[in-house]
Amino acid sequence: MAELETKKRVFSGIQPSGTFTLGNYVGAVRNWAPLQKEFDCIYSVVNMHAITVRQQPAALRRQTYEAAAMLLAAGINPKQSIVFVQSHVPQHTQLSWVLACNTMFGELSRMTQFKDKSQKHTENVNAGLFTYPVLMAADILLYGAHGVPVGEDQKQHVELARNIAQRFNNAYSDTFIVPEPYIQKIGGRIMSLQNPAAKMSKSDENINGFISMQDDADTIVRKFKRAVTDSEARVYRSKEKAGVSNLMDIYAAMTGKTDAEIEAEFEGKGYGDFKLAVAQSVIDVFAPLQQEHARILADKAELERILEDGAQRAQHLANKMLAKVYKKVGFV
Ligand code: ATP
Ligand code: LTN
Repeated sequence: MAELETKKRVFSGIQPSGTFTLGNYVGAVRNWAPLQKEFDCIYSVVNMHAITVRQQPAALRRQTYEAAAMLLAAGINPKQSIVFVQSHVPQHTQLSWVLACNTMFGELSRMTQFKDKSQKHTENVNAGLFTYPVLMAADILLYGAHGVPVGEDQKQHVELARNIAQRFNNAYSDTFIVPEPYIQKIGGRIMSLQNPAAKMSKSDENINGFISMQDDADTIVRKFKRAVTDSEARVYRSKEKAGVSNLMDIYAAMTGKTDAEIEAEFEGKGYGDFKLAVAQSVIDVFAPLQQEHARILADKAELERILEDGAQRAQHLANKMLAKVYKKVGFV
């Protein structure tokens, strides 16, 4: 126990807004288990964030369990780390209100994810979509997390959480740890296979744009075969070759190979061979994860027990921080 208390803390969250993609895996989830060695880790399935975009209730329910099971399949040990569902810990929304009163309208208006999503869902630009980053700041600050392992697209949100923490600390005395984003050098931003200018996203309408972590081998091969490249038929990294560079990122992330090694391997070969090799490297990594995922989901009672235990442990920590914050702002 003494050892646990001296470890720095890490927090991250993932939305159950669909099935995890290869982008989620490379940019975020696969980095979470290794952090357990060095840090005291807390990982959440952030279902409250997910409803900023309209979700079908039955699908949200199913995806929440699937997401939690995938985190466990990816090696997160619930005995060591805390794994929980965001809506099970009401302190997140309670802190979120206090933080909202310390966040500026102008700051939230500059968030690129808000701009993107409000353009994508013009019929539902709701207040939750706008204040989403405040709830995310609450997730992180509630647990005194030092590190936040995320993909490149979340950097701006973690920076906002830093600003909110500093503003609160200046106004009410030292309370929050100012968190830092942990972003992968390779794979921090995996692009859509159909449009290498856009991020691979689990809510893309074009299912050929993303590889889902539940896609079978045939589907993975088919999607990579269709991936947008260019007409040069030579494998090397370049700004002008966004599609090929993205496939190289994926291959590098799956195999650990360097750019030079990848270029040498496909010297004189066409994109057909390259795409098949990339597909195979993903299949090799996903197959055992899919098996483990199925095994965990088959025992729903055990999964629910793990999530309940996680929620209790999270609530214990969250309560302490919330009490401190309420006291500082002058709530009787
Ligand atoms: P949605 O499509 O519903 O907005 P998303 O696929 O962007 O979802 P999130 O749940 O918002 O996924 O993100 C979970 C984690 O995965 C975050 O840390 C995010 O930065 C990371 N991530 C998401 N997409 C990518 C990507 N294409 N490349 C690298 N990391 C990614
Ligand atoms: N906004 C994140 C999900 C998220 C998160 C968090 C990530 C919600 N709360 C706290 C890290 C820390 C996203 O991936 N869109």
